[in-house]
Order: sequence, then C-alpha cells, then structure tokens
Amino acid sequence: MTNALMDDLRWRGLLYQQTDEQGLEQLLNEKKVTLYCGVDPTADSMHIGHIVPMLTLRRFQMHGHKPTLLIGGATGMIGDPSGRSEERVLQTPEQVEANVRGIKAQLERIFDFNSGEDNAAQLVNNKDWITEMTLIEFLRDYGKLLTVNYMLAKDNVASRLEEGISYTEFSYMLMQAADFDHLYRNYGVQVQIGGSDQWGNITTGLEVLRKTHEEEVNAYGFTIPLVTKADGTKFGKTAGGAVWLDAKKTSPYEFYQFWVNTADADVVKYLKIFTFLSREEIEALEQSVETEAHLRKAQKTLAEEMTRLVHGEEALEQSIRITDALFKGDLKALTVEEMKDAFKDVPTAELEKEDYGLVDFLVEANVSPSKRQAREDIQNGAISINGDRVRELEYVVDATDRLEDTFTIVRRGKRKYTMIQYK
Ligand code: 485
Repeated sequence: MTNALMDDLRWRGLLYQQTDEQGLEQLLNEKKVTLYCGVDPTADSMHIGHIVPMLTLRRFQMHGHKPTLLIGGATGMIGDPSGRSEERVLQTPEQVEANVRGIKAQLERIFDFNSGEDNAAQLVNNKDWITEMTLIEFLRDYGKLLTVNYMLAKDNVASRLEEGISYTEFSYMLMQAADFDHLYRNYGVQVQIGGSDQWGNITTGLEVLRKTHEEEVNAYGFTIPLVTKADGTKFGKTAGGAVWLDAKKTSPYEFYQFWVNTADADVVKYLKIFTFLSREEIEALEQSVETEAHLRKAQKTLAEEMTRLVHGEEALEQSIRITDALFKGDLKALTVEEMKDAFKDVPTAELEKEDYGLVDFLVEANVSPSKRQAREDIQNGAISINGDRVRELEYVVDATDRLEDTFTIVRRGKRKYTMIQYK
C-alpha cells in the first residue's frame, strides 16, 4: 500500500535515493514517526539550498510526524567531506558557536517548537553527546563496527582518494552515524533525510544501527535531489553569491527578486519543491504559465510564499512596494534605506564630491555615452535624479543631490538606473 504523503513528495519531485521505499511507506501508514535532518554550522546562516530538506520535514510535520532538527556543534568542528573536492579549513570553536546561534534562530522561525502537540519540532545539538564520548569509547563503540574497506568505498571518500583526504574528514561519516544511533535510542528517531550528497552518511548510519542492535532495526533514510535549473546553470546563486536566509546577507527585497526572476521553465518545479501550495493551486499556476506567461503569476506567487515564509508578512509587503516603485520609476515612494537596498546590484560609478554640470555628470558617470547624447537625453526628459525629472541643460548636480551625503540615483529612460557614489 502506498502512503498519501509519500505520493505527494513523489509528485513534488522530492524523493531521490531510498533505503527501503516500501518499508518506509508501510511504517508511515502504521504510525506517526520521528525523523531528523542535520545541518552543520559552517556559516552563521543557512542558504536556500538548505531549506529543501527542512521544508520536507515540515511536510511530514503537517501529516502528524515529528521533525527533529540537528545542529552539528560537534560535526561542524570537523567538516563533512561529502560533495567537496577539497579539504576544509577548520573553524575555531568560537566561530562554530556563533554559527550555531545564527542557524538556531533561523530554524526557530521555520518550525513551531512550542505547539504543545506531540509532534512539535525539536532541536538537538550533537555537541551534547559527541563531546561526552571519550576517544577510547568512540573507537571501541563505533570505530570497530565498520571496516576501513567499507568506508573507502563510499562516494564521498572514494572521490577524494586521488588528492587525499585527512583522517579527520575520513572519520566524519562515523560521527554522523553515531548521531543516528544516539537519536534512534534516545529520541525514537526512525528516519534520516538529507540532500543527495548525504546518501553515504545516511546509509553508514543505518549500517551502524544494524550492528549496534540485537533486535531488528526499523529505520530508514532517503535523500532529496539537488535542485537544478533548466538552463544548466547552478541553482541558488546570484551575481552577489548564495541566496541566504539572513536578511543582513540577502535583503528580503533581493530574496523576493531572486524568486520573481525564476524562468518559466523552472517555476512550476520550484512551486512544488518550495511551497506548501496544494496540487490544485500549483496546477492552476502551471496553466497560467502556459496561457498568460507574461503576467508572471506563478513567479509572483512563488516569491510571495518564500519571502513570507522566511522574512514574514511585513518584509514581503516592503519588497513588493520597492518592486512596484522601481517598475513605475517612482523613487519618491521609497525611503533612503529602501533605495540603498533596491540599487545594490545596479551599475555604480564613483565621482569626486564636487559640483558638476549635468551634462558632464552624466558622461563622467557613464550614464550617457557622450555629451551630445547627454544633452539629448536631458531635453527628451529621459533623465531623473533621485526620482525627479530634470530637463534643464544648465542644472548643477551638487551636495543637495547626494543622499546621506553618499549617493545619487540617476535613471535614464524607463528603467536604466545607475548609482553614483562619492570618493
Ligand atoms: O547527524 C548529522 C550531523 C551533521 C549533519 C547531518 C546529520 C550535517 C551534514 N553532514 C551536512 O554536511 N549537511 C550540509 C550542511 O550542513 O551544509 C547540507 C547538505 C544538504 C542538505 C542540507 O545540509 O549538503 O544536502 O542535507 C540540510
């Protein structure tokens, strides 16, 4: 018999490798289970790649199952070699601790830990049990269970044999396996999930479980495919780097823009992976991509759902306001802070802090290609400074045009913006 939740995950494209598909579906049909997914504190924020397994755990929670989020306060001191071609640089304990705090705060936003229900989310840190273990215990209780031969055959190690892998990173999979064992015993965790790079660590955990228990072990694992883009470029990257959940690293407006710019060829797939919209709602949006793509309804819905989820309703409204203002060319509707945010990625020019005739100003800042063109642009009414149209050739750009004494926004034509900063 199949299971409705697993059918939904399959439809959403969230299932990749599975240790025992039928066994897991049967278990889910029989009872509510506790599942876990771990994340290492390698940065003080998660990025959008991290949230796919987290949102998948939430789907389980919505069906009555219990999510356990593990933060790797111990494993983060070592570093997972999975999916990486190079040895990691060790982080200091202080860095790891600061990162734990950042990630914890983000998980607390995504999950409800205090619902009072049996299936409320729970947060654990593997530092709490791994640092309690002595070296002798680790080597005797876990090291003895697997052969080096077994470990060498795992993808994440095998792929590193040519360049070499340190003993430290080689040991990583055993720590993650010890976690599964700890959570199975003490929290009744029966399922571990992760991205596809976690397959080796998850299966090693199951191997360890089978060896540490006399009775039959009822535990499972599955992975989620890597999110891809139809054009073959890497998902989740912008010109400015990764798309972070932390508003200080990626502002809510940038975050909103990232999703709104999704290609038609990808948007339905992302609605399935990232949102909690129903199949009917997503199919209606799919229809809209086919018949009225120019309205970008699917993209706007995706951006709204994601921005609301990660940053909240107020930040979503602000993002839409900035988007609308830029679309209409109405800078007056924005605060100076919002302008700085909105223009982070536009071309910038750097000028001296002095007065300029407008024609020179436009040429120096590379807004207009020549003086002749600059004059034409001004006379045609194509030039605005900080949202005000300027038509006088003799206009002087001076200190009053420098917002916060640091920048000026020039618009040429409908939507070509340049941000001028000062030396
Ligand atoms: O018991 C565990 C201890 C640590 C981990 C998991 C279980 C973390 C894991 N080894 C890891 O490195 N995860 C990545 C991370 O932390 O950045 C990413 C995975 C990705 C997805 C995401 O975490 O690369 O596939 O699982 C949540």
